[in-house]
Amino acid sequence: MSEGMSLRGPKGGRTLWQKIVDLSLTDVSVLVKGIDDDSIEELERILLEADFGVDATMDLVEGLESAARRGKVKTEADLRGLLSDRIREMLKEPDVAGGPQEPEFRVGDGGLPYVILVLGVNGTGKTTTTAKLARRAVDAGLDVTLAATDTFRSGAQEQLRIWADRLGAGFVGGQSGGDPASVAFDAAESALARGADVLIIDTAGRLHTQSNLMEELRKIDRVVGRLVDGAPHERLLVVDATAGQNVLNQVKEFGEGLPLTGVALTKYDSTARGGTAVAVSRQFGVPVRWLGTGESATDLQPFDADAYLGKLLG
Ligand SMILES: Nc1nc2c(ncn2[C@@H]2O[C@H](COP(=O)(O)OP(=O)(O)OP(=O)(O)O)[C@@H](O)[C@H]2O)c(=O)[nH]1
Ligand SMILES: [Mg+2]
Repeated sequence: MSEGMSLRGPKGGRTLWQKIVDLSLTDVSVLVKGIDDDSIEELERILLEADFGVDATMDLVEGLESAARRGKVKTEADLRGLLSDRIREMLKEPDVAGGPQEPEFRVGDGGLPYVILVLGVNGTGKTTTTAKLARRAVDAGLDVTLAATDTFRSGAQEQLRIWADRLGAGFVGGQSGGDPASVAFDAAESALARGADVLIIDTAGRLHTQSNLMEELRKIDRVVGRLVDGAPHERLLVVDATAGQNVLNQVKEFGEGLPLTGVALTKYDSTARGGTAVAVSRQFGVPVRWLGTGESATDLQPFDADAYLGKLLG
């Protein structure tokens, strides 16, 4: 076993809540006096390890310290209530279109398709998430067109075409090596012509450091905006929940290239660390809209703060 793995040790299976409770923070005699420094440090470590990020972690720890000093945290229920209230507030902070209260697909706007641009680094699950979103839209009785703008990676076109066929969605792709923005243009034209309700544009994986590829993304974005008023209505960054702190870098860097309206957190089924959603909304004000929980088309859930908190704090 590697050093990194053994760090998790036999206690690796405990939930976040169990770890917090094990700190003896709920020992009344401790809490009336305030929380000792070791426990605070330990709590910080637990939250950072669970991917809450520095801002949200400091926020939670300071809130807890001050509540304990005022004698407001005397029982386990007090502690749980305090953490849960503050986390809920942080999740509500996003105040942009596509926030947590938004409907899944805002269709019916002048008969124009609702356009979602799907972006992110390589292999995060963009194409799978595109298919999952299409599946939800089709199930809701909506007419969906999918656009495969990845003309670079061999197999990328075919991967999305297969999903489109399976789901009964329209499909627009391009020639190998062709201009991704012209695929997006063709797809928007096709969606308008067929009166599609939803157009989902899948893009090639890229790093924010590849400035030519970031420009290509902005071009796709501009092109659809020229054809469909207000499009893309949603710019959904797909991030891999197992990527830890890298997720925050990706939200930051892609957000500087294009104003993001939401995040899809994929592979949520493969991580025990659940704090990323809190970190993203606390640090960037971008709402986590979706959780990907597996590889099949139905493994996508709208982000729900209650369900999320339930899982996090038991
Ligand atoms: N367990 C799990 N696997 C997922 C999830 N979403 C995607 N995957 C898997 O992640 C791998 C990559 O998914 P893709 O959708 O091809 O990723 P991508 O971002 O389109 O990749 P590129 O186009 O190459 O950048 C595939 O094996 C998917 O089945 C998820 O929510 N859970
Ligand atoms: Mg892909």
